[in-house]
Amino acid sequence: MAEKVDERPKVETKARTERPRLYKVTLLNDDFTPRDFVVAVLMAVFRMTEAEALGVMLTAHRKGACVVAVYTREVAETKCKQANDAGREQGYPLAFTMEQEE
Ligand code: NFA
Repeated sequence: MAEKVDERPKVETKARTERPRLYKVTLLNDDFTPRDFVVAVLMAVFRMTEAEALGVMLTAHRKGACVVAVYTREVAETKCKQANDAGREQGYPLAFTMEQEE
């Protein structure tokens, strides 16, 4: 006669989904990058509408900096690099920075 096998799991598992850390990307103002170029980069890299990009560009221009968006780390890194590289290719000091959100 077949033995009864205890198929109950021997270890208790607790379902727990950790939220990924989020990173804030900020646009810094400078005196050299043309406004139109900043708007174009915001639209191309950060997928903003022209109105959104204009708003972010003007806020950075007036206040010195403007938060662009919040992403997971890899996405924030990739977008910052693409945007900073686009400026550097044209000889502009355009700068996007990222920092972990508390
Ligand atoms: N201050 C720049 C100008 O007057 C425009 C700019 C805005 C640059 C936001 C960088 C960030 N041409």
